[in-house]
Amino acid sequence: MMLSSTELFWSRIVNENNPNEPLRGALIGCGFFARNQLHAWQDLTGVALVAVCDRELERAERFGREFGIPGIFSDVEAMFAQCPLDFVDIAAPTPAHAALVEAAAHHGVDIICQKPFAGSLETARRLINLCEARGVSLTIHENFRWQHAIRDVVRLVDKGEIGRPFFGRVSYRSGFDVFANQPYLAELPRFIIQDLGIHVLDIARALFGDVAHLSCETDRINPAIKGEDTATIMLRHDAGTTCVVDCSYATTLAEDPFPQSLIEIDGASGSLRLGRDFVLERHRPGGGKERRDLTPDWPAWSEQPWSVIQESVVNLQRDWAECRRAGRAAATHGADNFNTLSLVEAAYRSAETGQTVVPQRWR
Ligand code: NAD
Ligand code: 89Y
Repeated sequence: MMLSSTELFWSRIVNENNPNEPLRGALIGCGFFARNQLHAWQDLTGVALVAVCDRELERAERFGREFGIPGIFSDVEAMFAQCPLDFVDIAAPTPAHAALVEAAAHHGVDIICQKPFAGSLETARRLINLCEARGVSLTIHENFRWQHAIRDVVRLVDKGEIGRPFFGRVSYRSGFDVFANQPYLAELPRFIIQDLGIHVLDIARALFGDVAHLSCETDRINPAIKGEDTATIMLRHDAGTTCVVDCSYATTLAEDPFPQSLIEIDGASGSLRLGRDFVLERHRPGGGKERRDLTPDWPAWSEQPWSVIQESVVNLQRDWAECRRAGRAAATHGADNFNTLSLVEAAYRSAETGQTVVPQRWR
């Protein structure tokens, strides 16, 4: 059987490892969100988190103690020198990505890196190419499409259960105080599209594929922050679907659905509505309607209201480990995520110029 160059690339990576040995990983960046990633690794079999690294040593020490991890570092080069690793899981913020990805690629170690990746399309492109040239895999921790209910909706659309989807809406509206846990978000000149809209745009891609063009309007309602906190983006997908992605952290709701994404899809032979609390309605031609509760079993360590995100972290990391063992690229590999990142860039450009924008594509 002839293997394509991508298949050869992945099979080479997997064959270098004994499939019976656990994959040895290190977490870099021991802050607010990294805790979820560590819990998730410890839920999975076949993966051993052997080191943690934070440029603030006491943060690494705290995680090391709490999660029983032997290797504790404040310097990645010292970690690479002392710890044989199969992969690093980068949970440090965007400005740290380039140097950390370069270091891991240089040491021939596979990489998972948090969103928003790299800080610009140019840097993202350079890092994706570097990883490919070095023969290491790069996956972006884009977890929202891994939420249980969203995966069910994607599956129904992919199976053609409602015919050709001609309209979609992926909506995320909340007034939850995200600045309490993530104070840096208030300082960003670009806020909601880059921090949160990126996930919602990725859900739109998972549902309807890549985007031919888009337009976007933004606003800032909260005077205490620097960036935009509402965005409405209209996408025309290559396959013909029109989709509205709308996000807000300025919405007052008596029952705030944070951090749920709600979905409406109209297809040529039926409609889907993913409402609050993971209730999916399927409307059939002729008037029939089915309702299903898609609430999953939450991880034992998860805490409301974050459980839906925390569960998706386990799903993403499980998929990554399975793909790594099978020699396949994970769903949100670097080149795939480039096309999500480019929607973020295109949305800001459209909001600034008032023009419809054609997003860049990977290659
Ligand atoms: P945080 O500030 O709480 O933690 C970041 C940690 O990284 C800090 O401890 C910091 O000291 C460390 N760090 C920074 N540069 C480093 C370097 N060069 N080497 C080692 N350590 C370094 O931030 P956070 O809220 O945990 O966010 C981290 C990332 O996670 C961000 O990119 C954010 O967008 C992302 N995030 C993702 C989700 C999601 O659902 N996928 C949710 C929240 C945050
Ligand atoms: O940083 C954000 C993310 O990725 O998911 C939700 C969040 O924590 C706040 O918007």
